[in-house]
Amino acid sequence: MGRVSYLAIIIFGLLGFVASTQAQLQLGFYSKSCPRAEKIIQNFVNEHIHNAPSLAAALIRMHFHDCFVRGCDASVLVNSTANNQAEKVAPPNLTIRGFDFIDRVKSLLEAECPGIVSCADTIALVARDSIVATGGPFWRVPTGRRDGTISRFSEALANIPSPFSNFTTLQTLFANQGLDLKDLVLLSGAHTIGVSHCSSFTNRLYNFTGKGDQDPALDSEYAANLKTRKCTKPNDNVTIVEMDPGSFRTFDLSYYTLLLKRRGLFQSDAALTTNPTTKSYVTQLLQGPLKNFYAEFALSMEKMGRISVKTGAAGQIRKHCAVVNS
Ligand code: HEM
Ligand SMILES: *[C@@H]1O[C@H](CO)[C@@H](O)[C@H](O)[C@H]1NC(C)=O
Ligand SMILES: *[C@@H]1O[C@H](CO)[C@@H](O)[C@H](O)[C@H]1NC(C)=O
Ligand SMILES: *[C@@H]1O[C@H](CO)[C@@H](O)[C@H](O)[C@H]1NC(C)=O
Ligand SMILES: *[C@@H]1O[C@H](CO)[C@@H](O)[C@H](O)[C@H]1NC(C)=O
Ligand SMILES: CC(=O)N[C@H]1CO[C@H](CO)[C@@H](O)[C@@H]1O
Repeated sequence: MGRVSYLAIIIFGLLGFVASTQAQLQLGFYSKSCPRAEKIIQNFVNEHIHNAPSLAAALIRMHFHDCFVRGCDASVLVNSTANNQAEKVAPPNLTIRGFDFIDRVKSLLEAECPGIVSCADTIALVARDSIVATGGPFWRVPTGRRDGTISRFSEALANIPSPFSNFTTLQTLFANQGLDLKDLVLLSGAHTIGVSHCSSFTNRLYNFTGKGDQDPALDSEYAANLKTRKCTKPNDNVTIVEMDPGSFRTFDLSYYTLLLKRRGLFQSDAALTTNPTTKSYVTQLLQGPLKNFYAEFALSMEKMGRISVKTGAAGQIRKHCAVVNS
C-alpha cells in the first residue's frame, strides 16, 4: 500500500471514531425532534402515579431488568410469539408490573411525534420521573437509546440476579454489566421501596438446607414474624410483603439499617453484608446524610442506564413497545 492509502485509512478511522463518539446518549436528545417528549412523560407520570404510587417501585425495577439483558433497549417489554419465549416469561421477570403504564405513555408520544421516541428511553424517563414524583432521588437521564429487536427468556434467566444469589454471583452478574461493588450496594438500595412475593424468600423461613430449617443469616424474630403473619405456608406465590417494612414507600436509608440487623429480606440482600467491601459501603452510607445516598444512587442509576445502549442507526424505534416493528 502507498502512503496515500495509509493516510486514507487513518482519516477514515478518525471519522469513524468521531461518528461513534457522537452516537452516544445525550441530555435532551429529543429537544429538536420531539421537543415536548420529556414534558409529556413527566406530566403523565405526575398525573397518574399518585393513583398507584406502588408502581414507582415496579417501574424502576423494570428499568433494571431491561438494562441487564441486552442493554437498556426495551427488550423487557416485548411479548412472546409463536416461535420465541421473550424475557417477560422468565421467572425473575414474571412479577414485573407496569407494562400498561408504559404503553399509555408511549401512545401519547406516538400521537405527538410518530416513530421518534424509543421505548427504551420511555422506560428510563418514566422510571426516573416516577421515583421523583413519589419523593425519591433525582438522577439524570441522557437519551438517544434505540429499541432492540430480540428478547429471549434464556438471557433473562442467565443475566438477572435471583433473590437466591450469593455474593459471588451478584458480583459477577454486575461486573458483566460494567457495574462494580459500589454500584451493587447503591442500586440494591432501591429495595427501600416496593414489595416482594413470599416465594422469593420462603426457603429462608421453612426449609433452608432441606432439613426444615431457617436461614441462620436471617434475624429469627423477623423470620418468626413473617411466618406467623405473612408467609404462613412454604409454597405461597400469591401473598406480597413489604421489602422495607414500615417505610416501603419512602426512599430512605432504612434498607441499609435493616441489612445490618440481619433483616434484609432476600439472600441476595443479606449477601451484601458477607463481604467486607460491600459491608463497609453500607456502613458508610448509614453514616452520611440521606442526600449523600441520593447523590451516589443517582450516579449509579445513570451508569446503569448506559449499559450496552444502542444508538445512532442501531436497532429501531418500536411503534408498539410489546412488538418488534415488522
Ligand atoms: C442485586 C440484585 C437484585 C436482586 C436479586 C433483586 C431481586 C428482586 C426480587 C426477587 C424482587 C421481588 C419480586 C417479587 O417477588 O415480586 C425485587 C423487587 C424489587 N426490586 Fe430488586 N433485585 C435486585 C436489584 C435491584 C435493582 C438494581 C433495582 C433497581 C435499581 C431493584 C429494584 C427493585 C424494586 C423497586 C422492587 C419492588 C418491585 C415492586 O414493588 O413491584 N432491584 N427485586
Ligand atoms: C455461589 O452460587 C453459585 C451459583 O449457585 C455457586 O456455583 C457457588 O459455588 C456459590 N459460591 C459460594 C462462595 O457459595
Ligand atoms: C425440605 O426439603 C427437603 C429436600 O428438598 C424435602 O425432602 C422435605 O420434604 C422438605 N421439607 C418440608 C417441610 O418442606
Ligand atoms: C403459583 O403456583 C401455582 C401452583 O404451583 C401455579 O400454578 C401458578 O402459576 C403460580 N403462580 C405464579 C404467579 O407464579
Ligand atoms: C402483549 O401481551 C399482552 C399480555 O398478554 C397483551 O395484553 C397485549 O395486547 C400484547 N400487546 C401487543 C401489542 O400485542
Ligand atoms: C419467585 C420466583 O419466581 N422465583 C424464581 C426466580 O428465578 C429462579 C431462577 O432464576 C427460580 O429458580 C425461582 O423459582
